[in-house]
Amino acid sequence: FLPDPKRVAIVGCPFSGGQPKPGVDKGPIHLVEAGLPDQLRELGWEVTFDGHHQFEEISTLDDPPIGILKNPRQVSKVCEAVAKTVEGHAKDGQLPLTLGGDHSLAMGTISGTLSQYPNACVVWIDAHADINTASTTESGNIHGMPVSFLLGLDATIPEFAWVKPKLTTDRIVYIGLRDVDAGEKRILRENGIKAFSMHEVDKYGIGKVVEMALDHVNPKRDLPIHLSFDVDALDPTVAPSTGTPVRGGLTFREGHYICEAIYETGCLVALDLMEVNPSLADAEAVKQTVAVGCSLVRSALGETLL
Ligand code: 5AB
Ligand code: MN
Ligand code: MN
Ligand code: MN
Repeated sequence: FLPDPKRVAIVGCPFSGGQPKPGVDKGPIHLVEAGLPDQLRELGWEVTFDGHHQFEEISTLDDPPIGILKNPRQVSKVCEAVAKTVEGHAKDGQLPLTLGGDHSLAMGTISGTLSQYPNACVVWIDAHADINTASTTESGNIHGMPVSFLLGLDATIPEFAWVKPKLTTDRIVYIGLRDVDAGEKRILRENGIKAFSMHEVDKYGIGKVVEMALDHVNPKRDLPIHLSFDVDALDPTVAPSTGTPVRGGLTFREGHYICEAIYETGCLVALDLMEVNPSLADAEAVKQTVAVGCSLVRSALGETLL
């Protein structure tokens, strides 16, 4: 499925409305300014980057909460636009690389991927399951909910009617979880959704975990893969500049191994790197997080150690 010649389209999404901390909208700008486009050219990719996505602003006055969901119309509109952009690049035979921005954006990116590749599977790397529904969310932050929308787990909210539940529970797998809300644990269990928490990473090692994860969603390694990587999956000592850090995360190598192993399948069709927030932590920590973000992307796009 990898485009040949290798062509990647960078979709910079300076959006933070799916969560309350300012700064995550600056993530894509920092990643691009750190030289990511040229780094990918070095790897042999033809890189398209048309500047960061410009979003139509909706005033908070016109966007009151729905239940406790915050900025619902804004999040929905932005994700709908991102879905179209990702779908367009995929149709052109490019691999869309979406730089967040908060993880609510994955509602858009994965919708876009599934429009072009209806049988794609999703590998979701995160400390969190991001599968709260309107009834289970306690924060009202939509970046903790995109998976439930993609699966259609709750009654459709009219403002989100464009999100078609095109994903199925057997075609998503998680790695890295360690901060899952009680309601989310119930959802995962009741729907039989496969998840490898840090417990399994400790028990089996990352090599075996990635193999088991792929055996679950992509047993014959013949389905397209969308990799959605939340940088908070990494341990906060590795990626400190993020809005919801949780200790006990993936090491530098474990994170990179996942990306390398997915590239090796040859099935990668879309990639998200989300939740880099350059406003959190000191300058050195920001630099470190941005550099790790760039190197995760390089690994997912074919950089090897030898
Ligand atoms: B992230 C929490 N489960 O729903 C919620 O960073 C955290 O995209 C969500 O993974 C974290 O607010 C969302 C408590
Ligand atoms: Mn997370
Ligand atoms: Mn996330
Ligand atoms: Mn987060």
